[in-house]
Amino acid sequence: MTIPVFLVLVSFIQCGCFVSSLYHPLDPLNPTEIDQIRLTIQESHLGSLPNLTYHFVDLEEPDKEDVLKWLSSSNESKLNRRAQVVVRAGGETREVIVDINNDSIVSDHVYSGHGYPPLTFNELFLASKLPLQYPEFKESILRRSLNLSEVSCVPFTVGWYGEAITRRTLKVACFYREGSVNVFARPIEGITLLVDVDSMKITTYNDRLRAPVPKAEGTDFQSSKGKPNSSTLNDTNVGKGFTIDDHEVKWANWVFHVGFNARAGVIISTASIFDAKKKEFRRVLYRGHISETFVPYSDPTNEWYFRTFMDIGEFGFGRAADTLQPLIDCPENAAYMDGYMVGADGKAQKVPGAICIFERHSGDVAWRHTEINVPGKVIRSGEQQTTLVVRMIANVGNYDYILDWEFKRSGSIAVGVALTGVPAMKATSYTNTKERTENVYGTLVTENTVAVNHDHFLTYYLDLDVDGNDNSFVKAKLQTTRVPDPNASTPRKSYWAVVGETARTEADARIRLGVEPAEFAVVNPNKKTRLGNEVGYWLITGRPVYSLLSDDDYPQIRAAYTKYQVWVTAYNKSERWASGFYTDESRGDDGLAVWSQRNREIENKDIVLWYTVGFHHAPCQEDFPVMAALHGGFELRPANYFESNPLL
Ligand SMILES: *[C@@H]1O[C@H](CO)[C@@H](O)[C@H](O)[C@H]1NC(C)=O
Ligand SMILES: *[C@@H]1O[C@H](CO)[C@@H](O)[C@H](O)[C@H]1NC(C)=O
Ligand SMILES: *[C@@H]1O[C@H](CO)[C@@H](O)[C@H](O)[C@H]1NC(C)=O
Ligand SMILES: *[C@@H]1O[C@H](CO)[C@@H](O)[C@H](O)[C@H]1NC(C)=O
Ligand SMILES: *[C@@H]1O[C@H](CO)[C@@H](O)[C@H](O)[C@H]1NC(C)=O
Ligand SMILES: *[C@@H]1O[C@H](CO)[C@@H](O)[C@H](O)[C@H]1NC(C)=O
Ligand SMILES: *[C@@H]1O[C@H](CO)[C@@H](O)[C@H](O)[C@H]1NC(C)=O
Ligand SMILES: *[C@@H]1O[C@H](CO)[C@@H](O)[C@H](O)[C@H]1NC(C)=O
Ligand SMILES: [Cu+2]
Repeated sequence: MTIPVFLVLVSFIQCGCFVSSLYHPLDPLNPTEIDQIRLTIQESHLGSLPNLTYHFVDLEEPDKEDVLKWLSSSNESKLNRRAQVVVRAGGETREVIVDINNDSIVSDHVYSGHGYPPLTFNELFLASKLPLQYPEFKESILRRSLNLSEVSCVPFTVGWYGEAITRRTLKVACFYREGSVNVFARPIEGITLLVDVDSMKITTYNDRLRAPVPKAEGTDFQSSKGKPNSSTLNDTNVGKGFTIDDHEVKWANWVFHVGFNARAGVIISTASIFDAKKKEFRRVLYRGHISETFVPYSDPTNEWYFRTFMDIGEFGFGRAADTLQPLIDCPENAAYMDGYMVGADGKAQKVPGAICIFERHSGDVAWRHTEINVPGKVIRSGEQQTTLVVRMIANVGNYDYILDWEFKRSGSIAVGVALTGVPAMKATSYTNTKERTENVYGTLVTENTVAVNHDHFLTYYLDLDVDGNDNSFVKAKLQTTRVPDPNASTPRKSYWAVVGETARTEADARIRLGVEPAEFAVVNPNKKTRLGNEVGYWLITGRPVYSLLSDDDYPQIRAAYTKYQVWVTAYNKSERWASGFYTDESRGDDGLAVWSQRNREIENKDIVLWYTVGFHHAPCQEDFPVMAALHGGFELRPANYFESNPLL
């Protein structure tokens, strides 16, 4: 375990850009700090509260103004470090701010709004074991002639369906392993157990229906190729094409900071690109990370209707971050970073190799051109594309999400999402040969097994600072225009023109893609190129996927922000989590859609762009027993940011 040394400033350039040092004000909490926070809390009045458990501990982000000031000044004294701590004690949720510099509690109060903090791993583990001791469940298993020792249970979050009073609750579903390691492939259908989390007791038991348990044959997903030979995780940066100093990564013309927390996993901060013509680093992205996922299953029946997961707020992508497997998850030339977070007991937990960083030689062309019109010559030129990828993988139950931030020398940042893992399946006696009178809400992927229809919405928080704090969001509508004058000296009747529209308020920037032809950009109206174009970054969008649930459906009320793929909000340090801070059993009264209702002015202001990568997933047989990675994403690409192509 390496503990960062905060003392030495490596290099220093006074340019108002993000410069390099071994201390960065946005550094994630290190294990020493996490343990120190625990001690501070244990020794305070909070220490004697009953059943004190830690649900979330993160750096209390310093004000952006202070961070930027620090990065551009020669004052080496560190900014005050504080932690945001969310604990549960005596049936209450408490929000605590701890000052790490002097080990004191700055503030502490009980949260009284709707929703609960993320469940701890410990709670999920305990809940998964409860059925195995529960007499009625044991009887149900016996009645099905199954062997209890071969049963694995998995707890699911329950959402919210209009209840006036809620308690922290999980629903537990069980699976039959016997002869298979693909636990999710063999559901024991029809049994639902409700667990009260604070008392860790089963409060409702329901054995409603029977369906054959799908067979074990053909469910194994273990690779017959075996594990590739791998060098052990190696921190050496030599020969990798980039350098990592603590959390700061430098590669080609880019410099950025890689952080980690339990909720988002990877966090990219203060990304700047070197402009060779201006001879300075210029700002692009202040902070970017995944903010929420929403995965509603399209099955309204008793055992399935509540499966509408928001894994980031209910559990955490950092918490679900898996140790990366060299030569499978990341290539040979990758460097690895560990992630740290808090356990339910307040102690620091480490995810070794949670992030990998590598140069990608994709074989793609970065640019090329052939000129044949120079007399007597054929001039061919071009360049292979080399990019830098920062990757993490969140393993949430049956699914695995591969999340990439790919930096290009052209100035682009491409965000990639890949879905793999095992689809959620339901046991059934249905066969396709029957009259199609039954709605099975999915696709039969093997005997007695339906993979249920669902969506994946992955929402990104993108605090772009294009060449400075104050930016505007521009919708460049592409309008078909008729040639107006029948006497005009052109036989053409139409062409298209770009009609730029700057969003004035948040309402102007809620976008459902594909409704009208348009391009989107974040520009800095205060900075122009030599030729007078506003410097900017295009948002190159992916497929136009938005939520198809009706607005009054409870899961949709909680994830209202999934009705639009693009939102822009005024920057506010505490507005980072699209589903609101307390996502478990949330009611939709906090979050992106609510903030946007304030309709703040966003023109020439510090703004945040939100983009949702969506997939409607109607499974097919190839998704069984494990699905090949399905890709999506978007790109942020310079638009009049540079005077000319920065690759030359
Ligand atoms: C350096 O920054 C610290 C903390 O922000 C401040 O207290 C101190 O006065 C500054 N020193 C100088 C020389 O500006
Ligand atoms: C503490 O936890 C135990 C076990 O989970 C539970 O039975 C008890 O009610 C809890 N006490 C309080 C005050 O919440
Ligand atoms: C700790 O430091 C903070 C901020 O510097 C200050 O407000 C607070 O009073 C200090 N607390 C103690 C107990 O010294
Ligand atoms: C039940 O499963 C356990 C563990 O796999 C095994 O040891 C045991 O023999 C099984 N019992 C029966 C009755 O098959
Ligand atoms: C892996 O290493 C072993 C022992 O060094 C060697 O026998 C084997 O051929 C290697 N496998 C591959 C796929 O390179
Ligand atoms: C990392 O790799 C280099 C070069 O292959 C080797 O010299 C070094 O010992 C390795 N370091 C560790 C910690 O394995
Ligand atoms: C087109 O040309 C004719 C003849 O020169 C003229 O009478 C007519 O006004 C012109 N139409 C327009 C729309 O300019
Ligand atoms: C910042 O956001 C929080 C949470 O939405 C809100 O309570 C607060 O009023 C906002 N502050 C400003 C200045 O808008
Ligand atoms: Cu899916």
